[in-house]
Amino acid sequence: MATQVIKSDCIMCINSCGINAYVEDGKLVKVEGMKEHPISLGELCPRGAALPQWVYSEDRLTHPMRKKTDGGWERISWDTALDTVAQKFQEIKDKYGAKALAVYTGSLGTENIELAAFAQRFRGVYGTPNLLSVEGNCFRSRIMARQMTFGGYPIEEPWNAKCIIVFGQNMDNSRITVGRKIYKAMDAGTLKHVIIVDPKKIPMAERGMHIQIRPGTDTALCLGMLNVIIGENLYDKEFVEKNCIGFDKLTEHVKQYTPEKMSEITWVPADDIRRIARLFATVKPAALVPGTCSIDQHINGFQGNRVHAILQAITGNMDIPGGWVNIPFIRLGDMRVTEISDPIGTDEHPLFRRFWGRTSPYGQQMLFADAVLKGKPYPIKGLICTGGNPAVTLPDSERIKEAIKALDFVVVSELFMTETAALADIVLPACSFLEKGGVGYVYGVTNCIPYAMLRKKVIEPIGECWPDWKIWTEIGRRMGYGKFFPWNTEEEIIDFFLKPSGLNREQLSKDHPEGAYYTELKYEQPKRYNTPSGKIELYSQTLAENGYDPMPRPVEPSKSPISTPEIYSKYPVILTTGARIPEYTHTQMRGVPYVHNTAPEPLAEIHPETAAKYGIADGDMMTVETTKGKITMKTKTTEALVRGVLSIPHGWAKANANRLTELEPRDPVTGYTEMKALLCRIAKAA
Ligand SMILES: Nc1nc2c(c(=O)[nH]1)N[C@H]1C(S)=C(S)[C@@H](COP(=O)(O)OP(=O)(O)OC[C@H]3O[C@@H](n4cnc5c(=O)[nH]c(N)nc54)[C@H](O)[C@@H]3O)O[C@H]1N2
Ligand SMILES: Nc1nc2c(c(=O)[nH]1)N[C@H]1C(S)=C(S)[C@@H](COP(=O)(O)OP(=O)(O)OC[C@H]3O[C@@H](n4cnc5c(=O)[nH]c(N)nc54)[C@H](O)[C@@H]3O)O[C@H]1N2
Ligand code: SF4
Ligand SMILES: [Mo]
Repeated sequence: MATQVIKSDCIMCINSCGINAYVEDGKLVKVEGMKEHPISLGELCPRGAALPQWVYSEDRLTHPMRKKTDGGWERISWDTALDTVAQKFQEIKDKYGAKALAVYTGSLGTENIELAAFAQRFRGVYGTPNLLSVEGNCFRSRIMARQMTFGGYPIEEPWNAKCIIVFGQNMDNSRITVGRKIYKAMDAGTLKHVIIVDPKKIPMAERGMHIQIRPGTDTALCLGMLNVIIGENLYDKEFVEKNCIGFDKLTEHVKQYTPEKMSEITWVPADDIRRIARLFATVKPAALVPGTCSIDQHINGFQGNRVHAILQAITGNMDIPGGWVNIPFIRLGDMRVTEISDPIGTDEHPLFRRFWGRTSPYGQQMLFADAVLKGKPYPIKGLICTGGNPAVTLPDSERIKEAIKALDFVVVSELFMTETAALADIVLPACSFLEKGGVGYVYGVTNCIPYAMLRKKVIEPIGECWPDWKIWTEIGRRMGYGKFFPWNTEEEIIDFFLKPSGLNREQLSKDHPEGAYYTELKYEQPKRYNTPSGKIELYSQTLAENGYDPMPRPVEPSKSPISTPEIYSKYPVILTTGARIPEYTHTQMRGVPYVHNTAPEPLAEIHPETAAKYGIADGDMMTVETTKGKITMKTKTTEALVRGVLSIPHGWAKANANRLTELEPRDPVTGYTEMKALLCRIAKAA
């Protein structure tokens, strides 16, 4: 039997590890890490190894389906499915206007650029501004905060640093690629100081200094560091004078945030705040490494990202190896179509939509339920959801489900009958990334590696599954938008994307199956920063003019021991959600034996003494209740977690963390909601 080894990449999560896919008689039999892949260096997590079981899961959707009036499903042809979708979308447009259709792309809408690009093209041609995506609670906050400070998006390069501070990221579980490079640099002795700011003593903290923080107080910690660094004259004077504006105002502003005061807020001893501040300011190069969403999902998350940018700037750790680096982005073919109006969320969070004339394509998904259920600011009547499972992953999942149920028409393109797909009128079976080709580059660019590769098709589509591009194209053509969807093959699409980049398909396929660098990193200081002042804006006039804090302040979570002592007396445990585990990506892979065997159920982590206070022991089922809702999970006691805090995973439909979270309050700048620092009460389940 001939075995073929196909070099591709895995996009089961944002790490995009290089893989060697072993195919026998057209069937994927094994996946290995690709050693020569410059990002993942041969690393592969359990989900990567589980891909064959996942892709051939018995419960894969294999043909289009329509919901019957009795709630059951009937099999229909692609023609019937697409004709129905096109007709319903046209009805919505005729009756309510194009903006009444929401286009939702989930986590796959970031890793899978074809999916994201085609969704953008369709919504542009159809004319709805309401493109909603995980950008409304995941990565965009940091991008905005860095843009607002530097005029661009410089990215950390921790493996070349001598000192790093990791805020809320357990790389062994969520970012193995960067984790591996950091461990290598520690082994080589080049990376000398690793500081982990986390309520939990995660594995990387065993090899460095652990700062055990109260969830939701990272901004206060950083302000304490600024107080020390500026107060003790440890900042990079030359860099600040040459490149920054607002330093005088910053100096005055941070005087109030003494380590002693910040210690009361953060639970971090004042001397530790001093120590890490001095280390960070005096060991160069140094980089702050924020978690991918743990700093963001707070009502002060945007300012949490701003204070990182300020610390990075005043210590002069910009555009040097091991600092934060402005990397040239690849230029790819652009499928966007000119936009006509603003999406939902623009009134509430105008900067999330645009600043300095730069517009983001996304609406704020946290306003979706209000639009549907209250018609605010106008009614949304239809939804097409692709590559996401918002009925589980969005906050206040019950209200999200209620909103999806209230829509006139819902279509979901999926691999599985997820909780969201179950609410649809039409379900379209989509190919997994293994069944289609594409361009892989997002992970490089988000990790300071100017690199791209071909994502090679590994196997033929399962059943009647279609790649996302074909689904969008065929809906578009049926609606009379054919000229906007001229592509007929995957090759044509890949060529379209690669054309402006300087790379081409032939070259990537034959010469560089492991991928290729599209440029060199030059570590050049910009002559002029792309901000209104041309400088790094420590004080942001833009924020001030829009009614926001021009410089970060410590803002308590909406419910906390300090902001709401009366609620704290009834809900006396601090709750953080969504720490990643290696077995799953969000709601995905739950039915796959290879990973299910090691993680059969969700585990609520808590210090044994805190558990004992409420009569709970390791292995007990516990109820977790917030002012919003209640779920039950198995207890896992661990001394690694700070006392008084409970950490639960997300993505489990039956014990869904998002029954406990809420759509309000939101970060005033970005509209992100609170997922990392809530209050709850716990009890042993009967
Ligand atoms: N295995 C796996 N990997 C993934 C994903 C997945 O679902 N599974 N999802 C991907 C995606 S989309 C994302 S956004 C990223 C998420 O990645 P990150 O946001 O980097 O999250 P984690 O690596 O899970 O680390 C979260 C850590 O933050 C700590 N923490 C909790 N609250 C706070 C806080 O308020 N302050 C601080 N300092 N620490 C806190 C937790 O104890 C935990 O150790 O992971 C990506 N990688
Ligand atoms: N409480 C709490 N909630 C959270 C978080 C948290 O930390 N705490 N984290 C948030 C974050 S950071 C994120 S990014 C979101 C993620 O939220 P989602 O993106 O909604 O989560 P996933 O489960 O990854 O959903 C992806 C879906 O796409 C399907 N799919 C896979 N491949 C394809 C494909 O090629 N085409 C199509 N059409 N479908 C495909 C999968 O089967 C899966 O159902 O969750 C958020 N929710
Ligand atoms: S970390 Fe795992 S799931 Fe994520 S890309 Fe790598 S192998 Fe795939
Ligand atoms: Mo995310």
